[in-house]
Amino acid sequence: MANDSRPAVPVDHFWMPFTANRQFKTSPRLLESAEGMYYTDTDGRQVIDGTAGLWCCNAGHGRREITEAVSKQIARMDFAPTFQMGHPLPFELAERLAEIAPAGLNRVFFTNSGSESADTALKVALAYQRAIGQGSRTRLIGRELAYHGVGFGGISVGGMGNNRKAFSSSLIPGVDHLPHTLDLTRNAFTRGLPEHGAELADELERLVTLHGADNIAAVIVEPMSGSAGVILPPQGYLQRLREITRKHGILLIFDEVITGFGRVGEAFAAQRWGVTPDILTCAKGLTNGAVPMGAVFVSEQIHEAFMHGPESAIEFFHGYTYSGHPVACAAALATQEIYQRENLFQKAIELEGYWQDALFSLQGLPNVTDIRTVGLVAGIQFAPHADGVGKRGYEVFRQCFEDGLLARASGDTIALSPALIVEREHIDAMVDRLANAIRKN
Ligand code: PXG
Repeated sequence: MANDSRPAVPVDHFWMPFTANRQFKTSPRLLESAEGMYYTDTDGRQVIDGTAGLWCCNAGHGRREITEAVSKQIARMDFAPTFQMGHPLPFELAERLAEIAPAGLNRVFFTNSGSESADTALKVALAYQRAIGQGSRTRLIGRELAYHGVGFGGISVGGMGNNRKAFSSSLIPGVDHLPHTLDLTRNAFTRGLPEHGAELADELERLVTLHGADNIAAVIVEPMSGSAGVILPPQGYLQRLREITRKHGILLIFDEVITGFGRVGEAFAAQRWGVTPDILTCAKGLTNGAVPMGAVFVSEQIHEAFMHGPESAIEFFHGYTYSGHPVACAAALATQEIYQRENLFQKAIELEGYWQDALFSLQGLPNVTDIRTVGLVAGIQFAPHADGVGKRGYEVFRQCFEDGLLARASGDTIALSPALIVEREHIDAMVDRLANAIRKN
């Protein structure tokens, strides 16, 4: 809402990501501080954070332990190279992460974002196949509606049309897409994982028949798609993908940038749903969003395949200036300490039923066509407005913010993903505000 008392913020020069810049700048929504479950905006209004920032502040905002760890580290050593040099923190962090990772995924490559994690994972997969003498395995398989960030690898295997359109002639070659698993006809208003759709994984067999398994390097999926509007894996679907990939020597990559660090319960979705990939990517919750950082976990066997040839040879020609950045590592170590001490990876399981009941109270409100929840995630889908797809989703989001709730709109789906420190009264307040916004739109 426009407010004349707001201090003037110069809005012209920041080209905002994934934002309708002109629309936003006519009436900016600006956050100024954050604590626990709340943001305070530049008008001094408290806003419940229904989205853990952008799915990243899983331990809530303003965690003193993280602030202190980061301040101490930046004062002690602001930066140190990790190319042909090292410092203790990324080694410590990798060991700590290996303890919570799905079984066997105990080698860790550090990046600075989910996009870099996705591209790194794809490169590991291709280089691995070469290293084991399977150099013809160059094809990659993604999925419709998938989001794997914005690098060329990520948008190539990704399946969101708007993210690909302008770059269609520059996408990496040799990529196919499995069908997405969103099926309102059969699964609308299912509580928990959808009953129908495991057979969609069999499309992978069709691609194997088409191309030959010996031409396919890897399949990448989000165990649960976040960005496209919370699309859940049908019961048995991930297991089926695992069976087919294993049978054909195809690597399975889980992109857990959103599902990692407790979002659906357990540390990773792989553990919650009992399916272990060969490679797993993460970011966001790794540092509670406080400092940019991502990571790629690989199995010891994949790592081992690279450790051949002369010992003086670099095994993998890949890395970032900031891989294992000391300040990011300090933030991540402090974050992991909080997750463990407060048992936060169990919170999404403990609260799952309450969360689901609260969200399903929205069933029957005008234009609500589906409700999907799992762990501490929800997607509430609306029938599109006559003026176009996405308008109703945006208007509900806008109204929520006006009423003191930060939600996230993806097309005509509102996504909620509160910090794992959320309590029942926050859930009630969120659902009240959302219900109100839905009634007005
Ligand atoms: N993979 C997945 C599964 C993601 O969700 C990325 C990769 C890319 O991460 P970076 O750190 O490069 O942004 C993501 C990011 C939303 C939303 O509202 C989701 C993301 C980012 C911003 C908004 O759904 N996911």
